[in-house]
Amino acid sequence: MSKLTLYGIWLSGPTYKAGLALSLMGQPFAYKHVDLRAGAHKQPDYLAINRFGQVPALVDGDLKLCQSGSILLYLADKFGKMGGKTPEEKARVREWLFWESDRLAPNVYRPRAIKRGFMKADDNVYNLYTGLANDALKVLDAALANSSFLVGNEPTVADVAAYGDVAYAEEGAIDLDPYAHVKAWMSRVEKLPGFKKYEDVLPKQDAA
Ligand SMILES: N[C@@H](CCC(=O)N[C@@H](CS)C(=O)NCC(=O)O)C(=O)O
Repeated sequence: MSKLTLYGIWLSGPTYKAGLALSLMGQPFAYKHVDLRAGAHKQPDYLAINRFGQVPALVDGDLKLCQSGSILLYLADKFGKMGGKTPEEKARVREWLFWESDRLAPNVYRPRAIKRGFMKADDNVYNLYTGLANDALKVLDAALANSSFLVGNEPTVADVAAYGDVAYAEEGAIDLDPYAHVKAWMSRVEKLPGFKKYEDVLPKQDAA
């Protein structure tokens, strides 16, 4: 079986989602550091791997994959894990993935990027994003009020994707205290075998 290679940068939330899914599925992977500050993601050799010029990318033999949500679905399918069991569960997983990439990810990642100095924006812009993040967190909290995980009773890649958003809320100064169900669910995710924090799952440099 070909070895999977993940391309990314350790500070990247979408790269974390792919690395976390691999870790939870017990799959080893090689890692290529993409130096965003040096513009490596816009160079022809990287664009040949990910036409969008973003991280992450995942290479599996001749297959070059991008977009973290799509990568998560690919991994779930390839390894037969965390993808939902029935056609309905699989559809619900996809629904959560499309929703989080629209409503949750950008509105958590951008305040984080502003607070960490990766992105410049005035307070109005920051407040716009955090307002939308809180709207999304309310939806997530309500969904988790009566359910251990987002789809069914077992963790799926929908949980991986949403966890890979809310894990950065604190760095964006978004308070999770009003969301007790989200916090309890985060603790459940953090107890899963193979769980690692982003600093631990993604190497800082290339790794075999
Ligand atoms: N929707 C994409 C978002 C990927 C993304 O925004 N990656 C950032 C790093 S966290 C990036 O590559 N930024 C550089 C750029 O967009 O030019 C995914 O989930 O994979």
